[in-house]
Amino acid sequence: MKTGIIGLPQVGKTSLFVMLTRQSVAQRAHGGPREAHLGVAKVPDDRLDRLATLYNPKKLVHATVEYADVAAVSKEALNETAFAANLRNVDALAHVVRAFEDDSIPHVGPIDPLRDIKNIDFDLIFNDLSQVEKRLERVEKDLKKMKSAEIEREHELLKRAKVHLETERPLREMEMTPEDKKRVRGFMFISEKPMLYVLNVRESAELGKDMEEAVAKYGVTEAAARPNTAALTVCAKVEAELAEMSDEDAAEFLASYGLRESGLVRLIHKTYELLGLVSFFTVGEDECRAWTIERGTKAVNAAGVIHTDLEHHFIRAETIHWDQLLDAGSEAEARARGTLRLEGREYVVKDGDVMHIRHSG
Ligand SMILES: Nc1nc2c(ncn2[C@@H]2O[C@H](COP(=O)(O)OP(=O)(O)O)[C@@H](O)[C@H]2O)c(=O)[nH]1
Ligand SMILES: [Mg+2]
Repeated sequence: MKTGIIGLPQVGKTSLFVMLTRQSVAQRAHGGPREAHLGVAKVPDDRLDRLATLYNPKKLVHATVEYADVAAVSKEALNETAFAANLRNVDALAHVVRAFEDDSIPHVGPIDPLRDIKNIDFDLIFNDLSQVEKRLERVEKDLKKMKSAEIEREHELLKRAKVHLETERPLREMEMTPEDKKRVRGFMFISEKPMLYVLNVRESAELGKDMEEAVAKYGVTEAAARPNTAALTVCAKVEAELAEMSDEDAAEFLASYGLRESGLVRLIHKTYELLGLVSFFTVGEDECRAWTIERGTKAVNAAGVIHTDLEHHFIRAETIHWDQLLDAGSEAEARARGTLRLEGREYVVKDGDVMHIRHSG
């Protein structure tokens, strides 16, 4: 899963990227100004850490997500093929919006998150609109040469997308059937990507409270409630300090601001929610590991995420919810209690399930 970090200049995109991926700025000092920097972030998961205490495994493997620190968004930049390609290649967008006051760091006019959100969304919408128009021309030419049901369906869909975009609404808000989604997948429309607005607020003594109130305070509540859209508040300054601390110190530091979780944890969780992703675990003395799947995935397909052979030779999945296993203290005890059970191919894997795949191969 890959998230593109976008936004205006000097809003905290790179600060956020560094905090998520713990990459030092020196590591990323190469590449041209429009080149996206890629980094991998470990998905923090307290459930996996607790399961690991039962097994003391040689390896503990968290799920990972990729982030791309894309150069600042502008109409000019979007016209560059390489820049647009960086945005097309991601699964979701995190738009970092400046909500912190600091006269020493320039910004386009006064601090106004909703204005910045609308402007960037507008640029993305406009970019998709020109793609749709180009494609429509081509499809209309094709239709003159030859009638085909599939081309006609694409034509209908593109016309609908055009009308939608012309009313300044992003494609992520347009209703599409799974077939429609497949039809437009190849275009990789930017405004179709799930969007997370990340308000970057200033440091304050009551940061916990200020963060809770920020989305409403800046009038972003309505925008964030739209389909495939969400909002989150972080303080990049505080996160940068957290990144340097031990886990214990970080917990204490967070508590002193009235916070429970770091922005990093909240951002990753919110992105999972937005994309409809959940985790399941495999456990053992060799390795305890988290795997990422889409909500609603069947046991047999979840097995395929681990290894295609497991999908092909799937028999059953020994399954237990992580907290029941922790509660029992061992698999033997869980089996005795009947909480460790056998599930078949069609079983829909739940967030937090622990599975052993039984296979014939
Ligand atoms: N006061 C304040 N400054 C910040 C905050 N977040 C980022 N900055 C500063 O804003 C400037 C631009 O940040 P950067 O992450 O490079 O922004 P980018 O251009 O969007 O990548 C840097 O000097 C940061 O230290 C914040 O929450 N508060
Ligand atoms: Mg930057």
